[in-house]
Amino acid sequence: MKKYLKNGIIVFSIALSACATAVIANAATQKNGDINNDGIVNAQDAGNFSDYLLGKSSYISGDADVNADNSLDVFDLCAIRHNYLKNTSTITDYGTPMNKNATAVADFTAGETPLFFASDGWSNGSCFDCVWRATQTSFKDNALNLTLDKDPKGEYKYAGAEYRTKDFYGYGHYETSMQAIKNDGIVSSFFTYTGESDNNPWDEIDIEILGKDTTKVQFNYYTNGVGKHEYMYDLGFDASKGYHTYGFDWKQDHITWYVDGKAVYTAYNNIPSTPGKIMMNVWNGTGVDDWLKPYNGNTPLTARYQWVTYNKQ
Ligand SMILES: [Ca+2]
Ligand SMILES: [Ca+2]
Repeated sequence: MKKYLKNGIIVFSIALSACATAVIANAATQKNGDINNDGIVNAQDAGNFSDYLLGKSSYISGDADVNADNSLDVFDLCAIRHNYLKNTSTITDYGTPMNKNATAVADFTAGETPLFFASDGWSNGSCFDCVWRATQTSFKDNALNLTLDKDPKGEYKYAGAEYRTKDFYGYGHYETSMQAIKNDGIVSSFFTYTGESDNNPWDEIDIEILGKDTTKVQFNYYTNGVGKHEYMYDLGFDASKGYHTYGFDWKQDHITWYVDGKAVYTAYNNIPSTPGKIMMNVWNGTGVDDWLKPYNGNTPLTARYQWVTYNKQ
C-alpha cells in the first residue's frame, strides 16, 4: 500500500492501462462495486475507493473486492469505473406508484418543483452537526439528491441538505419515494414541521431512517413540543438498497404510518393539529451517539427522493 501513498499519479496511470483486463473475474463471485452501500454504482464509489487506495481515507465497505481476487487494488477501481460507465447498476424501485392525482404533487424525476425550496445558510444546532447548504441538493439519477459532505464554505465541519415546502399542509395523506443513507451517525428523513419560527406551536410528524441500521424506520411526533412517541418498525428490507414508499395518514384523532402502501403502525394519543411544512433532510448527529451511533466522517453520503405527494382528505 505504501507505493500508493507515495504517488497517486502512478496508481491511476496503472489503473487506466489495467482497465482493459480488470473485468476478468468469476462472474458468480464478482461484486458490483457499490462501495458506499447506496444501491447504485457511480463516480462516488470510484472516489471513495481512490481515497482508500491513496490513504486519504481508511473507510472501505460493501462490495470493494469487485473482481473477487481477495485483494483491494487498482483492478477493483477499474472494475468500478467499468460498471458505472456501463450503467450496470441502477436503483430499484420497490415502492408503490406516485399518486398523480394527489392535492400536491412534487415529481422530482422531472427535476425541480415550485412547491419546495432548499434550506440554506443556517444550522439547527443542538444534535445537528452540520449547516444546511442549498449546494447539497441536486437533481441526478432521476431524483432529488440530498448530500451530506464537508462544508464547501469551510464555516462548519459538515454541510447537510434539507428541502421544505413553501406552503403549510394539514390533515391528509403524505407520501414519498426515498432511498436512505446507510452510515453510522446519519439520519435520512421525511416529515411535517411547524414551530416557533412560523409563530406556531411545535407540531411535527416524523419518518426517520437511522443510518446505523437501515433495516428499520423510526416513527415519531410532537404536539406543542411534547414528543417521546418514538416507535421503531422493522422493515424487513434494507432501505439503503433501493426506493421504497414511506408515508403517513394524519387525521384529527390518529396518525397511521405506511411502508410500501401497507399500514404498519398507528398512534392515538395527543395528536398534533397545526398545519406544517413538508420536509426532508440528511444530517449527522453530535452528542446523540446512544441514538445514532458515532459518525465516522465518511463523505459524501446521499439520500434520494423520487417524489413527494400530499392528498387532502
Ligand atoms: Ca454507491
Ligand atoms: Ca480485487
